[in-house]
Amino acid sequence: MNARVKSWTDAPSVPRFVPPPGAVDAHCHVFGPMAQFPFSAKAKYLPEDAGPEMLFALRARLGLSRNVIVQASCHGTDNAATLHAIAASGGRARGVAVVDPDIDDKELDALHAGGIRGIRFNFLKRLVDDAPKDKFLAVAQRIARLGWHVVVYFEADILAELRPFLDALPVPIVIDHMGRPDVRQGPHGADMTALRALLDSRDDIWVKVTCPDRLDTQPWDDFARTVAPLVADYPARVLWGTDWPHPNMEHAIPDDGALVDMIPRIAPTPALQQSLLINNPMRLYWPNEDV
Ligand code: 0GY
Repeated sequence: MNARVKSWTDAPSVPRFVPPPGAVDAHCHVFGPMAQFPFSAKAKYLPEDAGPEMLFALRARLGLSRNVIVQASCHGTDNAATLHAIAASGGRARGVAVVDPDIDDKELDALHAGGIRGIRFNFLKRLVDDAPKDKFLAVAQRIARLGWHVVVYFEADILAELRPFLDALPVPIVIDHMGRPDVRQGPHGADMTALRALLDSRDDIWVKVTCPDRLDTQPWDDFARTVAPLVADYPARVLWGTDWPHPNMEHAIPDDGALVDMIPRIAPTPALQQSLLINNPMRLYWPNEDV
């Protein structure tokens, strides 16, 4: 593969919005460090190192308290870098793994001991070679005993095709970046209508109201007008995160401080902010802990 790429800024602004104490960044990643945790041979991008010290320094700069580290596709099904970052967090990080669907129960137990609380199914063709739904369903059955959920990453144009698969999942579902709707359609457009129909079909589906940088252009007004009604209507089922180190965003690297400053535009009241940033992620990732 070509040269390693960098997709984040070293100088994010300090946000004007001050998150409430205990706020969780519920979607972020680590890359490497490569010398210790090599990337997958199947990786579709080869990033520069973005390890736990950098992630935790960013967390402090942004006024956040905890991280949920999602295994990035460049690390394939080897979760060592994610587990290493969780172990370095002193209990302030939990994780979502990507596993070989044939993983055995002992390995699942080891991931749980290492702070993993869910597995991710990625349906983006530009990121993964295959997404075997039958095998995904089988492994989803096997994580139920651990109290885990699945995180699903897909684009809006395949939601209808995915519905039977999603409907069959026997554990809670978290949807990455709202399933990438076209936010220019607005809050009542076809993409948000389909997403809301999914949310209304059962009460254990959660959605990450993340990534204005991926879904909109500055100043992110379409994102704000489309997403704020979703947060208002499903306040107990939304999660927020930075998406740092913003894989594949090297063409339009977002300012992490500006991402934090989007929070009051989609969750304008202290009560909504408390749900989005604290109560909801704590229920999923630290259910037995106080803030
Ligand atoms: C994200 C989005 C992307 C990448 C990955 O695992 C990944 O490589 O998730 C993307 O390129 O859209 O959530 O980080």
